[in-house]
Formats: sequence, C-alpha cells, structure tokens
Amino acid sequence: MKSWMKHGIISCVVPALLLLAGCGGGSTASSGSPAAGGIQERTIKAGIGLNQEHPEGKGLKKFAELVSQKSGGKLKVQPFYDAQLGDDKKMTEALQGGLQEITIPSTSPLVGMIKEFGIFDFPFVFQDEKEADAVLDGPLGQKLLEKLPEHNLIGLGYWENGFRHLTNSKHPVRKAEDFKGLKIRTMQNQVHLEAFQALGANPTPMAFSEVFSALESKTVDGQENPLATIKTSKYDEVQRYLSLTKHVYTPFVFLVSKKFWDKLSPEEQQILREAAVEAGTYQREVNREENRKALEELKNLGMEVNEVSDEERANMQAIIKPVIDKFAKEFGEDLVKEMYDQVEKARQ
Ligand code: TK8
Repeated sequence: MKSWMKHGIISCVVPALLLLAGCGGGSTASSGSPAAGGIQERTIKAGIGLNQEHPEGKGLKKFAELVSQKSGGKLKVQPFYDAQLGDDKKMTEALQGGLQEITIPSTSPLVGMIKEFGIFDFPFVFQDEKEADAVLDGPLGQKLLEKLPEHNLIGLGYWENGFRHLTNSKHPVRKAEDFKGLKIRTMQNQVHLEAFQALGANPTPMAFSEVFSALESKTVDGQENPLATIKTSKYDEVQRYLSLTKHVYTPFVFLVSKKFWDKLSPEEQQILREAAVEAGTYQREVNREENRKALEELKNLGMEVNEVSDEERANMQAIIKPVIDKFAKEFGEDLVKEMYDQVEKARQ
C-alpha cells in the first residue's frame, strides 16, 4: 500500500515539474506557451479602424494570407475591420495589456503616448509619397519604431494612410479664412487641434468610428481624411464640399503586442515581420491607386471639388507656424531637423 502511494505521488510530481519547466508545448491559445523553437498553432487577433474595402482592409487581408502561407497554416490571423475591436487608441492599449495581438493605427492618436510620432502631424512636410517613404523607411522611421518596446509595443514598419483633405457641409474652402467658424472633427491629437484653432476653425477631437454619424447629425460640419477614406466611408453622402488641402500625410504604424511577441519563437517572429513588410508594400500600392481613382469617383457622386493654390497653402503654413514651432520644441528640435533634412535629401 505504502509503496503504491509513493509511486503514485512520484508519477504525479514528475509531469508537473515538466510542465513547470515549460515542456507543455502545443498550446492552441493565442497566448501560446513560452518560445520554443518552430511554429506553433496560434490564433492572432488583428484589428483596424477602417473597413474591408479600404486599402488598409485589403492590406490586412493580404497579411493574413501571407502569414498562413509562410507558416503552413499554423499561424492564423483573424482580421477585425471597422473598429469592431475598438478605435486606434483603444486597440493599441489592448495590445499593451496583451488582450489583442495586432493593430495598424494612424500614428496621430498615439502621440499622447509616444510624443515623437507627433512630428508626422506637422502640415506640409511631404510633397509626395516618395518623400514619405524615404523618411519612414529610413533611419528616422526606424528610430521611432525603436521607442515602441518601452511602451510594450513592437513596430514592424509603416503602412500608408496618406495625404489628408478637408470635406464639409457648409461652404467651399479654398483659402485660410474659409476655415473660420467651421466645426471640424480632428483626430485625437494636440497638433491637429491647435493647428485648426490657429486657422480659426472650431476643432472637435473624436475617435474615427464616430465620425460618420457626427457628420450626418451635423454635430460637426466637416472632417479631414485621405480620399480613399472619404470614398470607402461614404462621406460623400453627408458632405458636399471637398477641398484638396493635402495638409498632412498620416502614416499607419504596424503594431504587435510585446507581451505576445515575447512568447514567439524567432521563426514565428520572422514570419510576422516578413508578412508585415510584404503586405505593407502591397497596401501602399493599392492605397496610391485608390486615392488617385477616388477623386473622380467622388466628383461623380456629386461632391463639389475645390482646389487650393500653392500660395494659399503657404499662407496657411505661415498662420500655423507658431503652433509648429511650439511642438517642435516639445518633440525635440533635433528630431524635427532630421526629418526636414531627410525630406530635402529625398527631394533632390
Ligand atoms: C482609422 C483611423 C483613420 C484616421 C482618422 O482607424 O482617425 O481620421 O485617418 O484612418 O486611423
């Protein structure tokens, strides 16, 4: 009897020790078990704010396909579109807490958390996408990604939201003074808020998923976003005037929860890294194509398109300058200079 009990205890203790030593392996939960080698079965929740028709949605679908291919179907990316898991800020916080694995937000709503991203909210920095690519894919973009781990995030590179333009339901906007009194939804970002205030507008920061109904109910008169977003979010149904302000270029940043990342094997990390970059190249191409096409489509849908001259753009820039100078000090003047130097280089 005694010796039976003894054996019983031993045979229970040994597997328990093995489990404690991390030999459990083969977990199917998204949390998985600590990094062993190879590829485990994992489900990876990836959420974005835009819908499936938007180039970001197409990029996320592509990412899911690539991850599946590269992992022989073991890593499954489960995509959530249209802020189903929440807006940019909320999803980013979920990543930090280890409750969600991936999101691809605009950099702007993250500035409260990672202030240096605010340099991308300065207006009229880039003239075209090539300049943005040079900065984002170059040393400066990399330097900002390296700030993420201290916030429990891993950055795998930049996708593209793009050049923003203004829409509103009140009147054509062609000049700086046309902004006066317009109630404009802005992203939750201090630079945007103060820049629109400087122009005499009445900005209201708001999460993206609330914008359509705020425009519909006329809680705000206008909003600003790239043409592909104006098109795929159907703002033409609730906005009459489209001004080609091209005032800011917004990047998307591809984020992974660090809590999740640290559990992955080097092989799994490599798969996600490669897929984020490859899907990002595809996403940028689709985005550029669809932004080009959207202008004609929005006209056909009945929007009145107003051009903004270079002279007026320079005028707006001069009005906003004190705001930018203030934030340059806050974000780091060296960093800002580095950005302008890299733009200059890309322009040559
Ligand atoms: C979508 C947002 C959106 C952004 C905004 O999640 O909030 O206006 O431009 O695209 O990131």
